[in-house]
Amino acid sequence: MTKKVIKTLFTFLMISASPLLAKEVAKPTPSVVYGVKVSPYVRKVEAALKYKNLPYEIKEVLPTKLSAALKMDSSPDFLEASPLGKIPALRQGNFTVSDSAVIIAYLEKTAPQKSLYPKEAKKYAKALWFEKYADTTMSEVIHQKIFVELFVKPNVLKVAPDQVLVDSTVANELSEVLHYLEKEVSKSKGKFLIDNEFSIADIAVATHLKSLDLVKLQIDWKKYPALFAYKNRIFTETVFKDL
Ligand SMILES: N[C@@H](CCC(=O)N[C@@H](CS)C(=O)NCC(=O)O)C(=O)O
Repeated sequence: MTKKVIKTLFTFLMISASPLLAKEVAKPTPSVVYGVKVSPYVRKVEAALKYKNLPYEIKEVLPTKLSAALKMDSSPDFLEASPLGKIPALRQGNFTVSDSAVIIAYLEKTAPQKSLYPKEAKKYAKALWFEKYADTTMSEVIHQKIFVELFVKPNVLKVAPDQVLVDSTVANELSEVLHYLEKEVSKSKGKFLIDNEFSIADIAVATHLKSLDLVKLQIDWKKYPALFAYKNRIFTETVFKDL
C-alpha cells in the first residue's frame, strides 16, 4: 500500500468515526450534589438522577446549622449553591440551585427522558400533591421528630435524643401518616402511588420511609399491609435499591 492510500484510508476512518467520537465528547458533565447520603432530600435527588441515568458526584457537606453546632465552617461554593445552608444543593458548572423539589423539577426540564411527572393533568396534580405531602407533613413527623432525634443527635451531634418526643410522635402523628399512606397505596390501581407510573410521588414518599428503616423503628406493619408491601417493592425494584 502506498503512503497516499494509507493516508486516504486513515482520513476516511477518522471521518466515519467522528460522530461516535462526538457522542463520547458530548457526555454530560457530572452534576455535583452537595450533602450527605443519609439526608432524605439528598437521597430524593440521587434517586431522580439515577432514574434519569444522569452522572453525578456527592460533595460531602453538612447543613450550615449543623456545621456551626460542630464549630465547622461551610465552604463558599456550598453557600453559593444553597443560600439557606440546607442540603441538598446542585451544581452544574457555574449554575447552582437548591431544594430537592426545585432541583428535580430542573432536572426534568434539562433531561426530560424518563419523565418523573405524569403527563395526564389529574395524575400530575396527584403526584405533586404526594411530593408536597412528603416534603411537609412527612418531613415534619419522620425527619424532624424521629430521624433527627434518633440518628442526627446521637451520631452527629453526640447528644441524647428526646425519647419522649419520639414516643409521642410514633404513637400519634406517625400513625396518622402511615394510615393515610395505607389508604392511598390501597387505592392505586398499580404497583406505584400513581397506578403503574413510577413518579416523583414514589421518590418523595419512599425517601422518608427509608429513614424509618434506617433508624430501625419498631412499627407494627401488620396494621399497614399495603404500605408494607409497597415499601418492600419500591426499595428492591427501583432506583432506591442502592440508596
Ligand atoms: N425543602 C428542602 C429541605 C432540605 C432540608 O431541610 N435538609 C435538611 C437536612 S436533611 C437541612 O439542611 N437541615 C438544616 C436546616 O434546616 O437548617 C428540600 O427539599 O431540599
